[in-house]
Amino acid sequence: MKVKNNIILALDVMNMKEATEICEKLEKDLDTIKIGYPLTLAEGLEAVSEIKETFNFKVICDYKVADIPATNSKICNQTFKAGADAIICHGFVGQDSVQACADEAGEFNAEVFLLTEMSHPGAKLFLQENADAIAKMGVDMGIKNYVAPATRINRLKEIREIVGKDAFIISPGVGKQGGDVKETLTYANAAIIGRSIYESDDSQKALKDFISLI
Ligand code: FNU
Repeated sequence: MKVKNNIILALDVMNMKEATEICEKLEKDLDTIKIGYPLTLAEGLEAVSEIKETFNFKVICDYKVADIPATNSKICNQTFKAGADAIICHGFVGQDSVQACADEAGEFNAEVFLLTEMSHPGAKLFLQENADAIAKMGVDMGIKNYVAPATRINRLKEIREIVGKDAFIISPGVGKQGGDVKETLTYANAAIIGRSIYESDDSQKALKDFISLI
């Protein structure tokens, strides 16, 4: 995946009106948007289709898919049918569940991002100790895209070492969660940024400020 200015907007606003306004403001400097449960639960999966139809964005659906393979396939099928270019799935559920997502992505010429370690403090409790193994599993499976935390640069670096230089890593946690954009992009291909941009009084300036730091 190619990401303009190496920044992905996390579009976690709660209605289409706001989502559309922000996209209009930022479409010059962005080409990739991440849509998660907040907007999808508020507005339905049509939010994905609408954004795809209205803007020239790639859309990554952050549904952190984490179910049995049969259910994962159905979740991915619906998501890709709505027009998503990629989906984020959890790795802790194991190889068969991740493979189901990868297989469905293959049917749609879409992509899967494998979530290794999350960015919030609670990820240290259970996820961190298995994150390297999750990343290794992804490598063994031939997964090319990963999610790793901007809030713990040492862990981002370690995960990059495991997945290799040709893997594509997107990294949440920049801004509001404390991560630094420039440092993050030393190891990640793109930073995911949400609140620091869409909650700003001037979202265009907030985005441009991040771009100027890169
Ligand atoms: P912002 N997100 C995250 N940490 O923050 N998908 C993860 O480990 C992860 C994520 C998402 O803090 C989060 O749900 F796997 O406002 C939100 O959509 O900049 C975005 O990344 C971060 O948003």
